[in-house]
Amino acid sequence: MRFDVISLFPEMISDAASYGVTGRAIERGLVGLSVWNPRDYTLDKHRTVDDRPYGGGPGMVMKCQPLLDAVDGAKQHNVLVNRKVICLSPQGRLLSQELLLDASRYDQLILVSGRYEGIDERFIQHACDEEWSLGDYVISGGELAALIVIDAVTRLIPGVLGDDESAKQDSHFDGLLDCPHYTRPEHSDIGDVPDVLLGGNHADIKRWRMKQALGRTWSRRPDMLEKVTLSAEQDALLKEFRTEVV
Ligand code: 4HQ
Repeated sequence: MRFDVISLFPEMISDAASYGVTGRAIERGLVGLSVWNPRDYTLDKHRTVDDRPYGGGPGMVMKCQPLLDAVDGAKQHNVLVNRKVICLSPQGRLLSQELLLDASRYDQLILVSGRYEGIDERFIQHACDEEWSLGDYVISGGELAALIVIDAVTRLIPGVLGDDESAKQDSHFDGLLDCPHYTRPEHSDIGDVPDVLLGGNHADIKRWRMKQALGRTWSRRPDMLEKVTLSAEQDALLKEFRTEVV
């Protein structure tokens, strides 16, 4: 997987991506990351990337030409054809694990991070395949959104996660929230570790974890539960959880 990010703040992307799982994936050559600054593609002596909005109003709008040329730079640097250009904006499709899993099958994702009030709509229509949104709130620039896409997609690339950090156990992987986790000490003044986890009966532990995952999803995110089909065993475990909680 190659990520190419179009951003006026390239260090924001390369610095943040250099930590932890993403940093290691880059070092190991499992993913490539380059950042393209539209300011480097400006043609005037002031290196102007924005201008006033037609029709008036507050704020500035990112100009098409530097963005178009930056995207071309990212495309020409690589001959990959199985690629997508994605603009991060609140007008986009809501990010989900499913959308990200889909994206992980591409060879190259070109992520456009805007600043200011927004981007000239003609660039979005002409150069972008999709618009994606983090959610219904406003952040100051698309960089944090692009970083979230990079992080979440990188975790899905085969070989990136070790066996014991496997993506299969994560929240959202099977459409359910994760079970609770505990580590030492067994007892403390803020509570004790559930007995079943100390017993070493792996079938019991597995069942307890599934029951907790189902119960937490039921109580905290009923919308998620509506989208999954439970097995007979899961159904029974959830019923157990519900009779214990009320
Ligand atoms: N932005 N999900 C960039 C967002 C946003 C979101 C606001 C994107 C400002 C210039 N991006 N513009 N929500 O709030 O992706």
